[in-house]
Amino acid sequence: MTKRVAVIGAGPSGLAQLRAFQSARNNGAEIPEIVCYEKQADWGGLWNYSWRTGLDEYGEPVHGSMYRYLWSNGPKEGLEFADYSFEEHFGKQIASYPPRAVLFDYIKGRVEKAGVRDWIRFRTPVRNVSYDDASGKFSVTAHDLINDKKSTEEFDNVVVATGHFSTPNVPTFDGLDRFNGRVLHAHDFRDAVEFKGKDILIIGTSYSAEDIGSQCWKYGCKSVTVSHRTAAMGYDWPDNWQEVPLLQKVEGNTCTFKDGTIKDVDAIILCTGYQHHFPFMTDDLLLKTANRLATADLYKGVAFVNNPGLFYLGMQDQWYTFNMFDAQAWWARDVMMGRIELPDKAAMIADVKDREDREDSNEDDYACIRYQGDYVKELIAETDYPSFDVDGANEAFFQWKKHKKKNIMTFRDNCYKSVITGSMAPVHHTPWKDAMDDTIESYLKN
Ligand code: FAD
Ligand code: NA7
Repeated sequence: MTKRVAVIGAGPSGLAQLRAFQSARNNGAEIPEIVCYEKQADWGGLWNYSWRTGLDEYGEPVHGSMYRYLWSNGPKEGLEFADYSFEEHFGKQIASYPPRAVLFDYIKGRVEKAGVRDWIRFRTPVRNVSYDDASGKFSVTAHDLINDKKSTEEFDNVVVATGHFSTPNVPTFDGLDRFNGRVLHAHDFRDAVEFKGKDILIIGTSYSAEDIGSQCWKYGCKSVTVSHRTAAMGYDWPDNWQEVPLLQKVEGNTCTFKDGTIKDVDAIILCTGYQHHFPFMTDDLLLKTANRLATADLYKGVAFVNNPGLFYLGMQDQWYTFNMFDAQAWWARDVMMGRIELPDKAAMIADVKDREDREDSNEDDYACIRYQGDYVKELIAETDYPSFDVDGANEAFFQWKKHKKKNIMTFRDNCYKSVITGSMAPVHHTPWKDAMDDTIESYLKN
């Protein structure tokens, strides 16, 4: 009997898993039967943009957290697939901070070439995953939304690749229930033009806060106020920005912050992060972790210590993205195909603890980038994923951080060298702050 593997989610992580198996098959190996379940109508995960917010046409929570005009928040040289370069996809080298549509096209290109689309059951969210000790099999119940039919199948392995930047973390503040403007979470933000001419308040200081604030600034909002719980971002912001401590109360449109600052605003955008949320997993299979580099309960950041037949991909906080998902997917594939043996449970738990301790000793973001780069190196050394210059990719991230510090509104105008092909990215034809057209056609005009 052929082994059966369920992959849940066809975003960058799930697609990495499909490509990993297809690549083994291409090299002559016999591979398991793969069934990939995807809730949306198309692949690409968050990169598959949807205008919808709230519930979709089937009453399912909308997965998408991406918004119009989003450009990569880090250099593409840090995420390039080692087995499919940007030059291979676009036929030329392209600038370093591609808009969403360009990256979506790139992600699709590799799996179209691999020919794995018919492994995916689209519009089929997984509702339940359980494990039976006696048979050693997983039962996966999924809902075919188009035909409104639920069915259950058995698998030897399950790979959860459903992402963790989709279910918002939504705190509340005194007086929000009586605020006279719009309140939304970053997950529901779609178009900065909505805030043209408005005074906006952003809560949070991470990527969403920085980028949604910058988008609103670029598309003409009147002012940006950013409220922090722990520390200000501290960039050299434009004149109509201010950073203030945590919001204390809202009265009408007037917001009061911890240091006594007062500001009237038209909209409040909660950029307060996301939850790891897997409502379809039974308690014994459920991953519970913070958004950090060393996830809880995952040996090598991938294999669930409480059930070695179960894998979670892409559950880390991310400096590295697409190429890290690849490293994980190739490694998980080799465990499932018996090429890599897992140690006993005690050794797996010790591995998790060691990763946590090492993460906790990182002194700054540079050390965190090196830490995640080392993790990518560690996994690819154990598989046949094409090795690449991870130190060179670290260097692109270091430069990116320096460019942000120098000027937060021009960092995307810089370019870096590909660690896959060695060629330098061209300077983009228009500075980011003046480039209002984010279509592929416009971006590729260089
Ligand atoms: P996702 O992309 O979230 O894909 C998960 C897939 O699982 C989705 O297709 C979803 O529909 C499916 N799914 C979910 N639940 C079920 C279910 N029950 N059954 C079946 N299918 C299900 N990364 C970068 O490298 N550069 C960036 O510039 C960048 N910008 C970002 C901007 C925003 C606003 C956000 C939120 C994230 C950004 N990221 C960025 C990080 C992003 O997480 C990764 O790039 C990548 O999308 C993660 O891939 P994934 O496959 O793990 O998860
Ligand atoms: P992150 O990176 O998880 O950041 C969450 C932010 O929200 C962070 O600044 C937190 O502040 C802040 N936060 C969380 N809870 C609260 C409360 N209760 N009050 C105030 N502030 C709070 O999420 P992002 O959405 O920015 O980024 C996620 C991904 O999207 C990222 O990988 C990008 O690629 C795009 P803290 O520092 O903990 O005080």
